[in-house]
Amino acid sequence: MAIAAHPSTAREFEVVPGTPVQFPLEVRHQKLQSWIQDMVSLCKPDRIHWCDGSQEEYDDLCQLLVENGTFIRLNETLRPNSFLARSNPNDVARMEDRTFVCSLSKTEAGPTNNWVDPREMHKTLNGLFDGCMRGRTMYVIPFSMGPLGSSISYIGVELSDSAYVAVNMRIMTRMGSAVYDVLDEDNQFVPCMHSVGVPLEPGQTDVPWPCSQDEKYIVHFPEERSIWSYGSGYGGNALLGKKCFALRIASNIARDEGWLAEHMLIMGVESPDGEKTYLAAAFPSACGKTNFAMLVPPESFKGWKVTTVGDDIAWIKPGKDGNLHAINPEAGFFGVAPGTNAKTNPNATATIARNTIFTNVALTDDGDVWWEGLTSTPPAHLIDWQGKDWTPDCGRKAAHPNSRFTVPASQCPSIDSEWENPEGVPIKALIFGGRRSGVAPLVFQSFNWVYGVYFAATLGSEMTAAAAGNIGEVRRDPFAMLPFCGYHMASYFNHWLRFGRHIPDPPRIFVVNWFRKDEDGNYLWPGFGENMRILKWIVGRVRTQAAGKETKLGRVPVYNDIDWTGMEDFTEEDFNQVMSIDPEVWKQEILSHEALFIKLYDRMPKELMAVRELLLSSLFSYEKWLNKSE
Ligand code: TSX
Ligand code: MN
Repeated sequence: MAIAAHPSTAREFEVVPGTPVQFPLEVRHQKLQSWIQDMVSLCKPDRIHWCDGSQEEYDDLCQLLVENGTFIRLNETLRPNSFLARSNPNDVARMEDRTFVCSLSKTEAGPTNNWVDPREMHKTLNGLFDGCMRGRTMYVIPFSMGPLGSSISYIGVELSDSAYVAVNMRIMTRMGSAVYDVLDEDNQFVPCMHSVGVPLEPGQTDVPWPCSQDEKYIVHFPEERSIWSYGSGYGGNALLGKKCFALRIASNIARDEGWLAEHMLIMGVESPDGEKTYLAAAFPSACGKTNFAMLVPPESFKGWKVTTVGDDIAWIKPGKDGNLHAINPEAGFFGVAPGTNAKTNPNATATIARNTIFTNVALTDDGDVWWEGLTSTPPAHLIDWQGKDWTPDCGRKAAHPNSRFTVPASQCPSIDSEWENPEGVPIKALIFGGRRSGVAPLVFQSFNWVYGVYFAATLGSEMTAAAAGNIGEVRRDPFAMLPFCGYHMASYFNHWLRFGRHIPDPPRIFVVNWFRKDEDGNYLWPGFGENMRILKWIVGRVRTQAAGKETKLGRVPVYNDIDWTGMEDFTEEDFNQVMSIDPEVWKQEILSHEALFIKLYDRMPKELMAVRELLLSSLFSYEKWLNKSE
């Protein structure tokens, strides 16, 4: 009796050492073939699996991960087709001190990136990757960042010995055989090498989450446009399409080609008359970027709608029509779980109801997931992210603070109708925000592009418990790109300034701060859905130059410029407090920018030094004037 080949096993082949790799028909690209052959010879996997991106393949790989002990299948009724993975406790986040930008010259990487001579780094990596996949399967993962075939999209191929990576890449990117069809011979792809760095001896049993204990490398070669990642299986270290490709490598491509690869969400704001305005926004970590991207307007805002194009990365290109066009290069959300609930983010909560991979959250007794902030009262018993019994009084967190969900963007109730449009969406405004308990007002519009670039370049955010560093300390995070800019940060500032000069009607730039506090440490602004009131003012400014008054920093709304329907208890006094700009405090703030500018001194654009002087002088004159009138 003939047995039909299993669709996924039919794409998996033994590697016979010393014989050439047999390529599936669709893998025709000469450079791709020779790269894969070289990498197979180097890594020496037992098997090759050619990912086709099908649902059957996804289901089979998830089942394999269940059998390996990497995945736990969640309750089919409570959380259909969803899984929980627990990582090794030393592999829970991106590793910034193990992340390298290996440009030919150290100056090109700049003072904010780790650098090693690329020849030396290649030697190190060749040593580490030699035989690193023994006993394992090499997954060949073809993917497109951006809609397949869009002129804004780029192709990558990741070779990984992790099935966890393969299934996550299927959610986060357009992954599968169709990618080979848009990869013509003269087309480029970004080669992405990944290994968890744990070869298996014959007969050796695997662990649920293999990773290297002490040797981790996340390496970018900007001139080669290639990525090598070793030793970690977690998130941005291993899903190479995201931070490594779509930000660090893409920022290099964007600089050369005249566009922007940004750490930004993209959203649409639709008014009751049906007009929609798209904007992009950058926030450092722990500012609720995903919540903002999926914002639900207050009840009283009838007919207003916020739609989601993306929650993390935006590729923005000037179009022939004079507009800027943005795409979300990703296909899924890799979001932080803790804090996500039906109140803080109803859309995300609905999105992750099914077909979701959870990593490092807690497991409930009925086979569902839980994390801090999901419900106000925790369950009486859980299995925590490390697989240990957990009770509310045990003194440990049930979920890791950086625990995640991986989920298709298509499942988001607020997903924008144009989110997969190959032309992108027209961007009319850019928002930059940080977490500042003092100093920064709720919102202001910068006078012009150059001032906007200044405020983005000096963006700061206070550390929360989740981030490294001291709580409350301000970390400068220019454009929220500090860990993601793949070249010299000051050259990146200059790229932004140059970019603005060459577009006829650049988007308006706004600065927001949802996190202003009073002297007693109480938040002065309710945030979340109420941020819609600020969005309405921003959209009004962009569409019709709606009212506002000029301050030393830029244009701001006065109390009556904001729609307070449904929030009438927020008084003019409350508003003035959250909007206040103290010239003395701002003088200190501007002075504190010097540390960043000195760090980047050798390439700092002169325009930004000039803006700094202008801001300082206007703040000084204000103070002088105040003193004189006393
Ligand atoms: O995501 C947040 N946003 C943006 C939402 C669209 N968060 C959560 C940040 C952690 C990731 C916020 N937290 C926001 C916000 O606008 N604002 C705050 C601060 C805050 C927290 C709680 C309350 C008010 C403000 N109020 C009560 O809990 C009642
Ligand atoms: Mn991010």
